[in-house]
Amino acid sequence: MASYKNIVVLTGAGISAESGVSTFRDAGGLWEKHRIEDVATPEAFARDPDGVQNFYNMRRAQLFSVEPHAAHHALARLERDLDGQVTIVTQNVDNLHERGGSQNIIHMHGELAKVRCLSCYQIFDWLEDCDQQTPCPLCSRAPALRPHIVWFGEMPFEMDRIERLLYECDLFISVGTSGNVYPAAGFVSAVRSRAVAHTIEVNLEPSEGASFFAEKRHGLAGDLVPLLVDELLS
Ligand code: BV8
Repeated sequence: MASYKNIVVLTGAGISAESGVSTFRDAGGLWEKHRIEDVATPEAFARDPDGVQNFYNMRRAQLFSVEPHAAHHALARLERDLDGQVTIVTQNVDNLHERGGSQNIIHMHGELAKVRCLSCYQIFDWLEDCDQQTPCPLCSRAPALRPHIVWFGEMPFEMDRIERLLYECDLFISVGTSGNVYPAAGFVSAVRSRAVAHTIEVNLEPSEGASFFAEKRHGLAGDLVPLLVDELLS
């Protein structure tokens, strides 16, 4: 395997599946039990704020019962030991990459472990429940706090920085995403438009965007990611 100097790793719910975090579109996934329109849009929050807060309180509470697994730890090892730059761009809102030891992380869809105030715009680290009666720690207003999550129809975070990384990387790896949600699903096309970068899909099964990847490795992230990292570091 060539030696790469600037690696971007896009991750999705599939990298957290072996930790016990529900994915979205697999059998038994979150979108089987909840409609996106009811829990993951600004309109849903305006219509039923308590229902949306409860959906995120349930998922935030789950953070205490899941642990990072071999794939998270392998990506942290890659970042630590590669003679070059490794950036994780994650669609996931859990904190498993951080707890697995990665540091250079962009949460493009936000974070369960953060809330933000709609009144004073302050963002807070937050691990307990949050509801419409919870006052903002800074401006004391309530209702004011919302999950610091990018809902459908909202602009993902740090898109300028991500676009620059996609333009500069020499290796783009996608792990555990079905390639259904944009703009993340379009990242591989942006990289492929530059012939110099290599692209690898690591996923349980071919994603919607599999045909855009130069190389595909299908199986469990917990098995495949550590092997890929060993190759990249050898
Ligand atoms: C935007 C936070 C524009 C929430 C998420 C109509 C109206 C409005 C917008 C749109 C529209 N049509 C299209 C759009 C764009 C829309 C979109 O893409 N919709 C889709 C459904 C068609 N996108 C947006 O709205 C985005 N914003 O476009 O803004 C804009 C422009 C200007 C100004 C303002 C706005 C915002 C999208 C972000 C939405 N928020 N998350 C939350 O988490 O509660 S997206 C949500 O889906 C999660 O973040 C998740 O990560 C993401 C993608 O899902 P995946 O991660 O891929 O998970 P999935 O279950 O699908 O797949 C898992 C995969 O893992 C599977 O392939 C499986 O095989 C594999 N797997 C399973 N186990 C393993 C495994 N692989 C390896 N090992 C295993 N063990």
